[in-house]
Amino acid sequence: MAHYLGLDSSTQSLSALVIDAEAGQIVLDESLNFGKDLPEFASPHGFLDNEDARIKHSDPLMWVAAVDLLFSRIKQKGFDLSSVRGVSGAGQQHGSVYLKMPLGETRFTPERSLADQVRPLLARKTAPIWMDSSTSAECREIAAAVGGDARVTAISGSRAIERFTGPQIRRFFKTDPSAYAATREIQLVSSFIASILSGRSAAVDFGDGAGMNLLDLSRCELSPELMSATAPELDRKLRPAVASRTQVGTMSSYFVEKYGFKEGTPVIAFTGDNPSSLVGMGATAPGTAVISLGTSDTVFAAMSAPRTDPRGFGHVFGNPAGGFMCLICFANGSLAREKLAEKVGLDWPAFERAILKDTQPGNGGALLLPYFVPEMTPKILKPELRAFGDSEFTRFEQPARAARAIVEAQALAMQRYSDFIGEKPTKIRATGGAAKNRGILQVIADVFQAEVTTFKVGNSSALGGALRAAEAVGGLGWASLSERFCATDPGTRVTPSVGPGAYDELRRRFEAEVDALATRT
Ligand code: XUL
Repeated sequence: MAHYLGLDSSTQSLSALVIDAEAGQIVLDESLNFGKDLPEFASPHGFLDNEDARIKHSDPLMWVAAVDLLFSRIKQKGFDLSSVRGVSGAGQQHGSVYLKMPLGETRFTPERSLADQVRPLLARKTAPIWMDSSTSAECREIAAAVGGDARVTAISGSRAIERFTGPQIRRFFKTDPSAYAATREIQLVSSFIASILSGRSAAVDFGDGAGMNLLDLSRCELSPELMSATAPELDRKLRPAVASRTQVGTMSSYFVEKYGFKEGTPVIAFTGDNPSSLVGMGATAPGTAVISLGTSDTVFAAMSAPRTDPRGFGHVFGNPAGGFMCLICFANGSLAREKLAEKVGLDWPAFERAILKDTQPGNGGALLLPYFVPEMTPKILKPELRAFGDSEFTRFEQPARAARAIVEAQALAMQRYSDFIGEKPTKIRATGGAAKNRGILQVIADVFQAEVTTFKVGNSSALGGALRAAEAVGGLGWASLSERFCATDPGTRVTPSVGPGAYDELRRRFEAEVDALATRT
């Protein structure tokens, strides 16, 4: 059996997916939710409460405990993990873990939980995650040190960005210099999980590594210029990045003895959840755009040549299948949709009906700025939910119009801020929890004037991990893997229901209002 395991450690959950690469089948699909399944970490949405809305950290031990819990459930279900020939996976991007001692210097014993054994290795109790926006000063300092944002962008593919790892590392160095000095190794969420699995310090790949503001994309090496602008001795705390298909270790004796993995099972470098989804969505070649509707909404696509965003919101990352990809991320994705639905009292089926049946494209001119949490695209540090239109709408007395309005605003933002890619997508593949909602897909099709399809496999990031393991370990080619696992579901095909000009007026107003809000905050 050609079984390959993909893991996805995302903001709110950990998922495992095993494929039988030869049969073209998914043989295991298991997930746990941090908030529900690990309540002792007090993180209902995957991160810790903080009175400063800009600060978003998670407990890295929650991610570690989740690995133990998920594998024990898989074992309990009777799935034989010794059939797995290779493992890879992904993590939420940009988050960083600070270790006093690189993994590998202690051997984990199956007698005790992993979290208990990792606890003494942490140089910092919490890990800043991608939702953190507290590092504006550090971004300015890094940019100034190298001669401006254009220089940071030219080297790393993105200007200095609050949630990116470099500015986060700088803030840690400034606020807790002694803990920074005691840090011997800094890992991304992705490489941290790969390190936990292999029991040794695993390297970051080019896909996730590009989200640090520290990688020189032209050479795929850490940039000495950006490292010294960020914090002292950083070159000693970061391992060199590697190509995504590099083997970084084998499953450690902890997983062999406790969960039955075969000794020597290769672990392939983990990557970011978005680069992994690019693979899982079969979109590693240019021409197809992917919209991922998760905790964050992201738009991404493979690129034939790296092209940076003149507005400064888009990013260039390594494409795990080779070459580059672009990405634009919006913090107000599913959490914002959920908060709005709660505010106006709609459940998920009613939210879908509201868009498909009860309202019309353009929403009679009603407009919403959907900012519940600080936004990075565009930069809105003081979130505000603002409604424009007739008084019933602005008082949130029309739940159906409110539902359509948030989705229209999100789609208009996605379209506007992804225009630097240069090619208008005619085909979009949608993934993530909210891609099940046909109302949302219809609005995306209408705003982008493109055909939208989804996949049968919900978790494209975990699937991407399994496919990457199959490619790197099993030598199976991308084309045959994509053909077997990444076919779109024809039943989900949604085409535009309005003509090209239908959103012109709303787009103009949205752009004016969002620019005014972004300038003010
Ligand atoms: C991408 C980003 C988010 C996280 C979410 O730049 O910050 O999409 O990867 O998991």
